[in-house]
Amino acid sequence: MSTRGFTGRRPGADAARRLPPGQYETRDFPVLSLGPAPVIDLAQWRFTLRHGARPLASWTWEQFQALPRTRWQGDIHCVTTWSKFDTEWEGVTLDDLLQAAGVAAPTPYLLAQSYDDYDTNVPLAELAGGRAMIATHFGGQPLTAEHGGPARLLVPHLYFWKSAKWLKGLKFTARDEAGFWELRGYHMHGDPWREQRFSSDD
Ligand SMILES: Nc1nc2c(c(=O)[nH]1)N[C@H]1C(S)=C(S)[C@@H](COP(=O)(O)O)O[C@H]1N2
Ligand SMILES: [Mo]
Repeated sequence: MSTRGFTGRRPGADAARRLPPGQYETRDFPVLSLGPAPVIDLAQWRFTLRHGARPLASWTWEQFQALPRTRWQGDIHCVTTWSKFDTEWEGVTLDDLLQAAGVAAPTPYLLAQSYDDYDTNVPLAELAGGRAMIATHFGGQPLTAEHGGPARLLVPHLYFWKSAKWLKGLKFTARDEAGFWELRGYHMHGDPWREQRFSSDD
């Protein structure tokens, strides 16, 4: 006797449960960037952790490869209303990065800063505890340039604009500082389950 009817997925109900309000499921992986992918030479690539203007720690690409690696699988949600299920990522969690740097978080706020001058704010609480990583791989392959390679931030439980591509560093800030989209009317926090799209949303 086949048990498929009981164990098989029911995409409609499953998708409905996994989709935050106002989102639809896509199987594609849309590319959303302000401009073309910056050309980044791995020999020149640096990842720097800062407290304000002061560097706390910095890694070359080779040094970054030696950090502990974590895999994560789950759903991502873009504010333009697409969601993608079961995406597979690999990278270095912020917890492992801070530990490797021998640094205790000096403030509760961070600004992710990118090679294309994009930036976005994320509170430490949303990045720590294994909730975010600096991802270098997607679907088992090195991250492509269009999706933010060599390395991007991945904060899957917030709208995807918070997942800064072409990441060059994370800066601890004294206050919660707005980044590129937050300065242009997008929400300071960006929780898809609370539909925090625009600064006027609760
Ligand atoms: N550096 C950088 N990061 C960025 C962006 C960008 O323009 N520059 N776009 C953001 C936006 S608005 C979204 S929705 C996601 C899109 O990521 P994807 O192109 O991999 O789907 O990247 C975010 N990270
Ligand atoms: Mo976006």
